Amino acid sequence: MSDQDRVRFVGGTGSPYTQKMAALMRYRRIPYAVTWGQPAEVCAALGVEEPRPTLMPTFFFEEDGETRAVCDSTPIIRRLDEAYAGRSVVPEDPALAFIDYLIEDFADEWCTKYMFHYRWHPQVDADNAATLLPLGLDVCLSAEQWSTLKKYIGERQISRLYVVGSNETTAPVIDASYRRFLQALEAHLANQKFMLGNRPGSGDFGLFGQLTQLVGFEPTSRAITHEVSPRTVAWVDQIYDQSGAEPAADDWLGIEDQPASLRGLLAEIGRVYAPAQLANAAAVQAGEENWECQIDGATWTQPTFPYQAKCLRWTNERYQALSEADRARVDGLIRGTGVEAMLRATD
Ligand SMILES: N[C@@H](CCC(=O)N[C@@H](CS)C(=O)NCC(=O)O)C(=O)O
Repeated sequence: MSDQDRVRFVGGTGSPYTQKMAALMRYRRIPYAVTWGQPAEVCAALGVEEPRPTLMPTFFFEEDGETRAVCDSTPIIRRLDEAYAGRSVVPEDPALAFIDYLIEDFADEWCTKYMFHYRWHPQVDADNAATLLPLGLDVCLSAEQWSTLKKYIGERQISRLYVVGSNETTAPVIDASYRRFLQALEAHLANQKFMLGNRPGSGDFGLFGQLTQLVGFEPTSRAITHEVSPRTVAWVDQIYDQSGAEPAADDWLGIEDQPASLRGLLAEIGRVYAPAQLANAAAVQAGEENWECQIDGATWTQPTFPYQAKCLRWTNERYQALSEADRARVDGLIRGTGVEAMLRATD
Protein backbone atom coordinates (compact mmCIF):
# COMPACT_ATOMS: atom_id res chain seq x y z
CA MET A 1 0.00 0.00 0.00
CA SER A 2 1.40 3.41 -0.91
CA ASP A 3 0.81 6.49 1.17
CA GLN A 4 -1.41 7.78 -1.62
CA ASP A 5 -3.88 4.99 -0.87
CA ARG A 6 -4.50 6.45 2.55
CA VAL A 7 -7.57 8.59 3.02
CA ARG A 8 -6.37 11.96 4.29
CA PHE A 9 -8.33 14.21 6.57
CA VAL A 10 -7.70 17.12 8.89
CA GLY A 11 -9.44 18.11 12.09
CA GLY A 12 -9.05 18.74 15.81
CA THR A 13 -8.73 16.40 18.75
CA GLY A 14 -11.46 18.51 20.38
CA SER A 15 -13.77 18.17 17.37
CA PRO A 16 -16.42 15.48 17.92
CA TYR A 17 -16.96 14.96 14.18
CA THR A 18 -13.23 14.42 13.65
CA GLN A 19 -13.23 11.82 16.44
CA LYS A 20 -16.34 10.23 14.92
CA MET A 21 -14.57 9.76 11.60
CA ALA A 22 -11.24 8.62 13.02
CA ALA A 23 -13.02 5.85 14.98
CA LEU A 24 -15.02 4.93 11.88
CA MET A 25 -11.82 4.55 9.85
CA ARG A 26 -10.30 2.29 12.52
CA TYR A 27 -13.40 0.08 12.65
CA ARG A 28 -13.67 -0.06 8.85
CA ARG A 29 -9.94 -0.82 8.59
CA ILE A 30 -9.58 1.92 5.99
CA PRO A 31 -5.97 3.13 5.84
CA TYR A 32 -5.99 6.80 6.80
CA ALA A 33 -3.73 9.72 7.56
CA VAL A 34 -5.13 12.32 9.94
CA THR A 35 -3.57 15.75 10.46
CA TRP A 36 -4.43 17.51 13.70
CA GLY A 37 -4.75 21.11 12.63
CA GLN A 38 -6.79 23.72 10.81
CA PRO A 39 -8.46 22.57 7.57
CA ALA A 40 -7.93 25.97 5.91
CA GLU A 41 -4.19 25.77 6.49
CA VAL A 42 -3.92 22.23 5.14
CA CYS A 43 -6.02 23.15 2.08
CA ALA A 44 -3.68 26.07 1.42
CA ALA A 45 -0.58 23.88 1.86
CA LEU A 46 -2.00 21.35 -0.60
CA GLY A 47 -3.13 24.05 -3.02
CA VAL A 48 -6.68 22.73 -2.81
CA GLU A 49 -9.80 24.90 -2.86
CA GLU A 50 -11.45 25.13 0.57
CA PRO A 51 -14.91 23.57 0.96
CA ARG A 52 -17.69 26.03 1.84
CA PRO A 53 -18.16 26.04 4.77
CA THR A 54 -14.76 24.71 5.86
CA LEU A 55 -15.38 22.44 8.83
CA MET A 56 -13.59 19.86 10.93
CA PRO A 57 -13.01 17.29 9.67
CA THR A 58 -12.17 18.10 6.06
CA PHE A 59 -11.45 15.06 3.90
CA PHE A 60 -9.33 14.96 0.73
CA PHE A 61 -10.50 12.71 -2.08
CA GLU A 62 -8.96 12.17 -5.49
CA GLU A 63 -11.51 12.93 -8.18
CA ASP A 64 -10.67 12.88 -11.89
CA GLY A 65 -6.97 13.26 -11.15
CA GLU A 66 -7.52 16.21 -8.80
CA THR A 67 -7.59 16.47 -5.03
CA ARG A 68 -10.89 17.75 -3.71
CA ALA A 69 -11.55 18.89 -0.15
CA VAL A 70 -14.91 17.74 1.22
CA CYS A 71 -16.81 18.24 4.50
CA ASP A 72 -19.80 16.68 6.24
CA SER A 73 -19.33 13.34 7.94
CA THR A 74 -22.76 11.84 7.17
CA PRO A 75 -22.45 11.72 3.35
CA ILE A 76 -18.72 10.94 3.67
CA ILE A 77 -19.61 7.82 5.68
CA ARG A 78 -21.93 6.66 2.84
CA ARG A 79 -19.28 7.46 0.24
CA LEU A 80 -16.69 5.37 2.14
CA ASP A 81 -19.24 2.59 2.51
CA GLU A 82 -19.54 2.41 -1.28
CA ALA A 83 -15.82 2.74 -1.92
CA TYR A 84 -14.60 0.16 0.62
CA ALA A 85 -16.21 -3.26 0.85
CA GLY A 86 -16.97 -5.05 4.10
CA ARG A 87 -17.49 -3.96 7.71
CA SER A 88 -20.27 -1.62 6.59
CA VAL A 89 -21.82 0.73 9.14
CA VAL A 90 -25.10 0.95 7.22
CA PRO A 91 -27.51 -1.92 7.99
CA GLU A 92 -28.68 -3.86 4.94
CA ASP A 93 -32.28 -3.88 6.14
CA PRO A 94 -33.63 -0.50 4.89
CA ALA A 95 -35.91 -0.09 7.92
CA LEU A 96 -33.01 -0.62 10.33
CA ALA A 97 -30.80 1.63 8.18
CA PHE A 98 -33.42 4.35 8.66
CA ILE A 99 -33.26 4.02 12.46
CA ASP A 100 -29.46 4.08 12.28
CA TYR A 101 -29.61 7.27 10.20
CA LEU A 102 -32.03 8.85 12.67
CA ILE A 103 -29.68 8.11 15.57
CA GLU A 104 -26.71 9.53 13.66
CA ASP A 105 -28.66 12.68 12.83
CA PHE A 106 -29.72 13.10 16.48
CA ALA A 107 -26.10 12.63 17.59
CA ASP A 108 -24.76 15.17 15.10
CA GLU A 109 -27.43 17.82 15.53
CA TRP A 110 -28.76 17.49 19.10
CA CYS A 111 -26.03 15.77 21.14
CA THR A 112 -23.69 18.46 19.87
CA LYS A 113 -25.83 20.90 21.88
CA TYR A 114 -24.89 18.93 25.02
CA MET A 115 -21.25 19.13 23.97
CA PHE A 116 -21.20 22.84 23.16
CA HIS A 117 -23.27 23.73 26.23
CA TYR A 118 -21.09 21.86 28.73
CA ARG A 119 -17.96 23.09 26.97
CA TRP A 120 -18.72 26.80 27.18
CA HIS A 121 -21.57 27.42 29.67
CA PRO A 122 -20.08 26.37 33.03
CA GLN A 123 -17.10 28.59 33.92
CA VAL A 124 -14.85 25.70 34.88
CA ASP A 125 -15.45 23.94 31.55
CA ALA A 126 -15.01 27.11 29.50
CA ASP A 127 -11.67 27.70 31.15
CA ASN A 128 -10.62 24.09 30.54
CA ALA A 129 -11.63 24.26 26.86
CA ALA A 130 -10.05 27.63 26.15
CA THR A 131 -6.82 26.38 27.75
CA LEU A 132 -6.64 23.01 25.99
CA LEU A 133 -8.17 23.52 22.54
CA PRO A 134 -5.30 25.66 21.17
CA LEU A 135 -2.84 23.00 22.33
CA GLY A 136 -4.92 20.33 20.61
CA LEU A 137 -4.01 22.02 17.34
CA ASP A 138 -0.38 22.75 18.21
CA VAL A 139 1.18 21.40 21.36
CA CYS A 140 4.33 23.55 20.87
CA LEU A 141 2.59 26.94 20.94
CA SER A 142 4.67 29.65 22.57
CA ALA A 143 3.28 31.01 25.83
CA GLU A 144 2.37 34.22 24.05
CA GLN A 145 0.53 32.53 21.15
CA TRP A 146 -1.18 30.23 23.63
CA SER A 147 -2.51 33.04 25.77
CA THR A 148 -3.67 35.00 22.69
CA LEU A 149 -5.48 31.96 21.31
CA LYS A 150 -6.93 31.06 24.69
CA LYS A 151 -8.51 34.48 24.96
CA TYR A 152 -9.66 34.53 21.33
CA ILE A 153 -11.21 31.03 21.31
CA GLY A 154 -12.80 31.41 24.75
CA GLU A 155 -14.44 34.77 23.98
CA ARG A 156 -15.55 33.70 20.53
CA GLN A 157 -17.13 30.40 21.58
CA ILE A 158 -18.81 31.72 24.72
CA SER A 159 -20.35 34.47 22.61
CA ARG A 160 -21.70 31.76 20.27
CA LEU A 161 -23.53 29.72 22.93
CA TYR A 162 -26.79 31.29 21.76
CA VAL A 163 -26.23 29.63 18.38
CA VAL A 164 -27.02 26.20 19.83
CA GLY A 165 -29.75 27.61 22.08
CA SER A 166 -27.73 27.40 25.32
CA ASN A 167 -28.63 30.09 27.86
CA GLU A 168 -29.75 30.38 31.49
CA THR A 169 -33.32 29.32 30.60
CA THR A 170 -32.36 26.29 28.55
CA ALA A 171 -29.42 25.13 30.70
CA PRO A 172 -31.66 22.96 32.93
CA VAL A 173 -33.44 21.57 29.84
CA ILE A 174 -30.13 20.57 28.24
CA ASP A 175 -28.89 19.09 31.50
CA ALA A 176 -32.09 17.07 32.04
CA SER A 177 -31.99 15.84 28.45
CA TYR A 178 -28.36 14.76 28.78
CA ARG A 179 -29.16 12.83 31.96
CA ARG A 180 -32.18 11.08 30.37
CA PHE A 181 -30.08 10.29 27.30
CA LEU A 182 -27.45 8.71 29.58
CA GLN A 183 -30.09 6.74 31.48
CA ALA A 184 -31.38 5.43 28.15
CA LEU A 185 -27.86 4.40 27.10
CA GLU A 186 -27.19 2.79 30.46
CA ALA A 187 -30.29 0.63 30.07
CA HIS A 188 -29.64 -0.14 26.42
CA LEU A 189 -25.96 -1.04 26.81
CA ALA A 190 -26.95 -3.58 29.45
CA ASN A 191 -28.68 -5.45 26.61
CA GLN A 192 -26.35 -5.09 23.64
CA LYS A 193 -22.98 -3.66 22.67
CA PHE A 194 -24.19 -1.15 20.09
CA MET A 195 -27.37 0.75 19.39
CA LEU A 196 -28.75 -1.72 16.85
CA GLY A 197 -27.16 -5.00 17.82
CA ASN A 198 -23.71 -6.48 18.12
CA ARG A 199 -22.02 -4.38 15.46
CA PRO A 200 -21.72 -0.62 15.26
CA GLY A 201 -23.71 1.50 12.84
CA SER A 202 -23.17 5.07 11.74
CA GLY A 203 -25.34 6.18 14.67
CA ASP A 204 -22.89 4.63 17.14
CA PHE A 205 -20.05 6.61 15.60
CA GLY A 206 -22.10 9.80 15.69
CA LEU A 207 -22.83 9.31 19.41
CA PHE A 208 -19.24 8.31 20.06
CA GLY A 209 -17.92 11.53 18.49
CA GLN A 210 -19.91 13.77 20.82
CA LEU A 211 -19.26 11.52 23.83
CA THR A 212 -15.48 11.63 23.32
CA GLN A 213 -15.76 15.24 24.42
CA LEU A 214 -18.57 14.88 26.96
CA VAL A 215 -16.74 12.08 28.76
CA GLY A 216 -13.14 12.81 27.92
CA PHE A 217 -12.84 16.57 27.81
CA GLU A 218 -15.46 18.61 29.68
CA PRO A 219 -15.14 18.21 33.48
CA THR A 220 -18.84 18.84 34.24
CA SER A 221 -20.31 16.36 31.76
CA ARG A 222 -17.56 13.87 32.57
CA ALA A 223 -18.68 13.84 36.22
CA ILE A 224 -22.35 13.53 35.20
CA THR A 225 -21.60 10.64 32.83
CA HIS A 226 -19.62 8.75 35.47
CA GLU A 227 -22.50 9.25 37.90
CA VAL A 228 -25.38 8.35 35.58
CA SER A 229 -23.94 5.86 33.12
CA PRO A 230 -20.71 3.98 33.81
CA ARG A 231 -21.52 1.71 30.84
CA THR A 232 -21.36 4.76 28.54
CA VAL A 233 -17.93 5.67 29.93
CA ALA A 234 -16.67 2.15 29.17
CA TRP A 235 -18.42 2.11 25.77
CA VAL A 236 -16.63 5.26 24.65
CA ASP A 237 -13.28 3.63 25.41
CA GLN A 238 -14.26 0.53 23.45
CA ILE A 239 -15.75 2.09 20.36
CA TYR A 240 -12.65 4.25 20.04
CA ASP A 241 -10.99 1.27 18.36
CA GLN A 242 -13.14 -1.54 17.01
CA SER A 243 -10.53 -2.67 14.48
CA GLY A 244 -10.48 -6.13 16.05
CA ALA A 245 -14.24 -6.71 15.88
CA GLU A 246 -15.34 -9.36 13.38
CA PRO A 247 -18.89 -8.31 12.50
CA ALA A 248 -21.30 -10.84 10.99
CA ALA A 249 -24.44 -10.10 9.01
CA ASP A 250 -26.69 -11.37 11.81
CA ASP A 251 -25.05 -9.08 14.35
CA TRP A 252 -27.60 -6.45 13.30
CA LEU A 253 -30.72 -7.19 15.31
CA GLY A 254 -33.96 -6.98 13.34
CA ILE A 255 -36.30 -4.13 14.23
CA GLU A 256 -38.75 -6.62 15.69
CA ASP A 257 -36.03 -8.16 17.88
CA GLN A 258 -34.66 -4.96 19.37
CA PRO A 259 -34.94 -4.77 23.16
CA ALA A 260 -37.44 -2.31 24.61
CA SER A 261 -34.47 -0.24 25.81
CA LEU A 262 -33.92 1.11 22.27
CA ARG A 263 -37.19 2.98 22.68
CA GLY A 264 -35.66 4.93 25.58
CA LEU A 265 -33.23 6.54 23.16
CA LEU A 266 -35.93 7.08 20.53
CA ALA A 267 -38.18 8.66 23.16
CA GLU A 268 -35.49 11.24 23.94
CA ILE A 269 -35.18 12.00 20.23
CA GLY A 270 -38.93 12.51 20.03
CA ARG A 271 -39.09 14.56 23.23
CA VAL A 272 -36.44 17.17 22.49
CA TYR A 273 -35.08 16.86 18.96
CA ALA A 274 -38.40 16.52 17.11
CA PRO A 275 -39.86 19.84 18.37
CA ALA A 276 -36.58 21.64 17.69
CA GLN A 277 -36.35 20.32 14.17
CA LEU A 278 -39.96 21.15 13.38
CA ALA A 279 -39.69 24.71 14.74
CA ASN A 280 -36.44 25.31 12.87
CA ALA A 281 -37.84 24.02 9.58
CA ALA A 282 -40.96 26.18 9.95
CA ALA A 283 -38.78 29.23 10.59
CA VAL A 284 -36.66 28.50 7.52
CA GLN A 285 -39.81 28.21 5.44
CA ALA A 286 -41.16 31.48 6.81
CA GLY A 287 -37.82 33.23 6.27
CA GLU A 288 -37.44 33.98 9.98
CA GLU A 289 -34.00 34.46 11.48
CA ASN A 290 -34.85 32.96 14.86
CA TRP A 291 -37.26 30.41 16.19
CA GLU A 292 -38.86 29.76 19.51
CA CYS A 293 -40.74 26.74 20.80
CA GLN A 294 -41.52 24.82 23.95
CA ILE A 295 -39.07 22.02 24.65
CA ASP A 296 -39.62 19.98 27.76
CA GLY A 297 -41.60 22.74 29.42
CA ALA A 298 -39.19 25.62 28.72
CA THR A 299 -39.04 28.24 26.02
CA TRP A 300 -36.23 27.46 23.64
CA THR A 301 -34.93 30.27 21.43
CA GLN A 302 -32.16 30.07 18.90
CA PRO A 303 -31.15 31.22 15.42
CA THR A 304 -32.56 29.39 12.42
CA PHE A 305 -30.30 26.92 10.65
CA PRO A 306 -30.96 26.06 7.01
CA TYR A 307 -28.63 23.03 7.35
CA GLN A 308 -30.81 21.50 10.07
CA ALA A 309 -33.91 22.03 7.94
CA LYS A 310 -32.09 20.06 5.26
CA CYS A 311 -31.40 17.33 7.82
CA LEU A 312 -35.12 17.09 8.53
CA ARG A 313 -35.88 16.95 4.82
CA TRP A 314 -33.28 14.20 4.28
CA THR A 315 -34.75 12.19 7.17
CA ASN A 316 -38.18 12.51 5.61
CA GLU A 317 -36.95 11.59 2.17
CA ARG A 318 -35.35 8.46 3.57
CA TYR A 319 -38.54 7.57 5.41
CA GLN A 320 -40.69 8.16 2.32
CA ALA A 321 -38.30 6.09 0.18
CA LEU A 322 -38.96 3.01 2.35
CA SER A 323 -41.36 0.40 1.03
CA GLU A 324 -44.80 0.47 2.65
CA ALA A 325 -43.93 -2.68 4.58
CA ASP A 326 -40.67 -1.21 5.91
CA ARG A 327 -42.38 2.06 6.83
CA ALA A 328 -44.87 0.02 8.85
CA ARG A 329 -41.99 -1.72 10.64
CA VAL A 330 -40.39 1.65 11.46
CA ASP A 331 -43.78 2.97 12.59
CA GLY A 332 -44.18 0.01 14.92
CA LEU A 333 -40.87 0.82 16.62
CA ILE A 334 -41.28 4.58 16.96
CA ARG A 335 -45.00 4.64 17.85
CA GLY A 336 -45.54 6.83 20.91
CA THR A 337 -41.94 8.14 21.06
CA GLY A 338 -42.67 11.54 19.50
CA VAL A 339 -40.38 10.80 16.54
CA GLU A 340 -43.51 10.37 14.38
CA ALA A 341 -43.98 14.15 14.37
CA MET A 342 -40.70 14.58 12.46
CA LEU A 343 -41.87 12.20 9.77
CA ARG A 344 -45.01 14.09 8.98
CA ALA A 345 -43.09 17.19 7.95
CA THR A 346 -43.20 18.10 4.29
CA ASP A 347 -41.08 21.13 3.58
N1 LIG B 1 -22.15 18.37 9.73
C1 LIG B 1 -20.70 18.48 9.86
C2 LIG B 1 -20.37 19.26 11.12
C3 LIG B 1 -18.89 19.51 11.32
C4 LIG B 1 -18.65 20.66 12.29
O1 LIG B 1 -19.57 21.42 12.64
N2 LIG B 1 -17.42 20.80 12.75
C5 LIG B 1 -17.09 21.88 13.68
C6 LIG B 1 -16.01 21.44 14.65
S1 LIG B 1 -16.49 20.06 15.61
C7 LIG B 1 -16.50 23.05 12.93
O2 LIG B 1 -15.61 22.88 12.13
N3 LIG B 1 -17.01 24.27 13.18
C8 LIG B 1 -16.51 25.45 12.54
C9 LIG B 1 -16.47 26.60 13.44
O3 LIG B 1 -16.80 26.43 14.60
O4 LIG B 1 -16.08 27.65 12.98
C10 LIG B 1 -20.11 17.06 9.92
O5 LIG B 1 -20.85 16.12 10.23
O6 LIG B 1 -18.93 16.90 9.59
